[in-house]
Amino acid sequence: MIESWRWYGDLDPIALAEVAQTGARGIVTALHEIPYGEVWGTEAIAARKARVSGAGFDWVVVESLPIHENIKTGTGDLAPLFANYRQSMANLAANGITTICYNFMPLLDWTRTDLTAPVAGGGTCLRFEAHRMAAFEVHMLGRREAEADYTPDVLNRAAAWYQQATEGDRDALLASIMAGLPGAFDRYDIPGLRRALAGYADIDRTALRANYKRFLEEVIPAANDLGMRFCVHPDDPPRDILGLPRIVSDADDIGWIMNAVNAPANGLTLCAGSLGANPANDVPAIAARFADRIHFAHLRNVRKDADGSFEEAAHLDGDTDMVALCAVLLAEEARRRDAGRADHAIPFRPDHGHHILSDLDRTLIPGYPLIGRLRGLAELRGVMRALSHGRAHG
Ligand code: CS2
Ligand code: MN
Repeated sequence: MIESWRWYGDLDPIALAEVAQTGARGIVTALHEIPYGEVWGTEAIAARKARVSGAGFDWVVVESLPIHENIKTGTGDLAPLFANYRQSMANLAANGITTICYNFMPLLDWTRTDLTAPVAGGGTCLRFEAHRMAAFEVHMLGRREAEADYTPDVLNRAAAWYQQATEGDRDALLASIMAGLPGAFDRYDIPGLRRALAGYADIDRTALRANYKRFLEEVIPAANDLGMRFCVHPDDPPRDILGLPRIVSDADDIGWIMNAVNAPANGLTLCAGSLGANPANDVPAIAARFADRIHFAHLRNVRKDADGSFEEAAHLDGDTDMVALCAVLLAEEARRRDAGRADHAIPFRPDHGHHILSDLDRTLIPGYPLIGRLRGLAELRGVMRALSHGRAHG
């Protein structure tokens, strides 16, 4: 397993010299400054790579090479967008960067309603609170139809929250919901989000799947020719949100994607935290089922409540059996090694982490602190070392 670390380039308050002290040797990064749909030029890629290598790391995964919203909605002439996407792929491959993580979530990326929920013992974590999401949808956006997605109890608490919320509370909720979008681009405000949602009015699950299949047919053959691996990141949370269909949420979805273009280059980012937010998802079992298509892993844990709320737990706590999951990944890696594959090592990163200790005194990207992720990495490193030792000596 290649210990890696997400770094946002110039947007990241954490310096590579700090990351070096975590012991990670892989960097996961993207050219977040380039607007969606434009080509990633060879020089910009080479410059980022030189910075990463200059600090002693390998750039092991691109996360993400974003997909333009028009590709997801199937709007307009898509040929130039597909051509640009393939050009970015070729430019990355020319620089020796061949693993690409991406997601196919309409409009939003990961979604939380609280970026600073308290953790027992001190520090904060990211939390998704069902009644706050309901308050956002029903009362702030005015999506009455969303009432069908919540229990009466959650709706009552949503109404109570909305009644006592100040403008500052409502702004903070909107900012939290937008926080998952990577890069420095503008987030949606309420009218902007309403307009963006209207663009999806005709896109149901079937239409979104058709557009996704078309994307895969456009890029996976090129990935294959370039010796690249694509790995889709699951939806976070793994369910429809704001009435938008989500199609990368469970084992059936992943099975459909893997078969839509059945090729090793069409693979999966096993994100334990995203998949783990749905009680029906058995994450180690999903990993075992799709093991040969896992090109990248995000390891983090979640603790769920009965009403659909959840929060990010410490990496070995929470509802997912992280030791069992690491065992699945290590077994797959061993299988690849035994098959003589030079590229057998699977990169992973501690996906998010708690904001703790001196990180509380600096402004960091929500979910991407230094110390909380270091803690997660160190715990995972210990689990993997122990499991590999057992494998070698057992
Ligand atoms: C994160 C995502 O929610 C998560 O688990 O890892 O923000 C992820 O980085 C992107 O969706 C990848 O495209
Ligand atoms: Mn993830």
